[in-house]
Amino acid sequence: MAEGPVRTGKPRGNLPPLDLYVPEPKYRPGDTVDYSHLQIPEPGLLARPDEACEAGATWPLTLDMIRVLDDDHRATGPWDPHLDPETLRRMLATMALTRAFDDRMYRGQRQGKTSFYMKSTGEEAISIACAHALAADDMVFPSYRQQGILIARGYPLVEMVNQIYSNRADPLKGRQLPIMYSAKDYGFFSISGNLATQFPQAVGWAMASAIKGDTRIATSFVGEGSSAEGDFHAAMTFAAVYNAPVVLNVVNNQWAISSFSGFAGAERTTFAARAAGYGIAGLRVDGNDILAVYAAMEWAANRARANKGPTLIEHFTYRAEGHSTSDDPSAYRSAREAEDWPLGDPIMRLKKHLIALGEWSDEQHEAMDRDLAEQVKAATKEAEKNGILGHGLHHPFHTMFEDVFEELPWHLQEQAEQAIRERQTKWPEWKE
Ligand SMILES: Cc1ncc(C[n+]2csc(CCOP(=O)(O)OP(=O)(O)O)c2C)c(N)n1
Ligand SMILES: [Mg+2]
Repeated sequence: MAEGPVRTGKPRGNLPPLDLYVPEPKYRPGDTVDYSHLQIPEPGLLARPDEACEAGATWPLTLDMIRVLDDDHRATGPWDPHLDPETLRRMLATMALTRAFDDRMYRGQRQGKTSFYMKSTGEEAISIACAHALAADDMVFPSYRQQGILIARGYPLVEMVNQIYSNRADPLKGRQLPIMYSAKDYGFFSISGNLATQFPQAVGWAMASAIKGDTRIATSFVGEGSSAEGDFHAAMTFAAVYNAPVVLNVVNNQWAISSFSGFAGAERTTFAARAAGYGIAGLRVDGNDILAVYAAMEWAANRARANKGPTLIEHFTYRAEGHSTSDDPSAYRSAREAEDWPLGDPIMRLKKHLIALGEWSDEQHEAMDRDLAEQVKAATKEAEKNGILGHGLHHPFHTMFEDVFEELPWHLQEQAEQAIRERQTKWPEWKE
């Protein structure tokens, strides 16, 4: 019998000791930022394969970047979606509305009206372009940074604010973290705090749609950090195996709270390149170029609708502000990163494009911003009538035991009674 290995626990002298590599972000607070290592191709150069092509025909695109808007603010190349000026102005207004809403809600958190908020500043093009490229009844499985989709689909701002304030009119009765909306009638799946769970759920929904012979497709969004979760890979496997009618998006905004994208694998290859490993179509797009995002989403949605399979899209962008109201990015990254971001600001880029087309002006833009700020203000004032955080105007206490079971089981009934008794003892003035 052969002898087993000798386990001495000591390194063997003739081999180098094993070593791990731990990624480190390029810039820390105060550092000068140099983006010359980023490969940003000229707009308009990439070919646009047929939507029904073999998945492999897209793989060179996963290592490149689809860009449409050039330095002169003109749309160029085969990916130009040729949208009419009216649609472009609508997309501009929806991006600006999303930003105005984010700004006011952020201030609302600082004023104590809500406990928490998350902005999507700098990433508005991704949500707004996707909402425009999808059919209104396609199903969206979002992360917490796609409020722009809900706004683009016409969900009432007042309802959003009610949810954020967890007030008496909160459609989710204070049971979800602020900003974790759920809007069934708008094809917007409940946002989950457990990162990436929406990815396999979207694939499952898309498979069910196909099993039922429906025509609606699904789409989902995760941050690049969340793409390190097992759920991302389970979703990719199911999507590939069953050729599910789904568009899977990775929003690569470079940061996952204070962890940079290197910890999710960004130093090894692009996030879009993972498509090749699963054998599905993949696209990589300038996420701050709304025309490029629209074109990529339209391509992938048409492909899914024609039963040609799933697409993974990486949107290359930058999280221009903190992760959430609980975060202070000046503690871990250089402020120059956002200021010097070489792909610019998505709202400014579309604005300049419309001006170059002779379809917009600075004066119109300023007037629009004023109108939108008023619109958001009116919605917050309306929602405040239903209460803000800590002002007592929340859903009645006993409702927290309801809605899970059709009939309240005896043990929850007991807990409810005990909780109400304790509350009455502690606060005798308490009413409901
Ligand atoms: C499973 C899980 N792990 C960790 C967290 C804590 N967490 C919340 S957001 C976040 C960062 C996610 O970053 P990314 O996926 O890049 O999305 P972004 O915030 O940049 O949009 C983390 C780690 C969580 N909510 N769920
Ligand atoms: Mg991120």
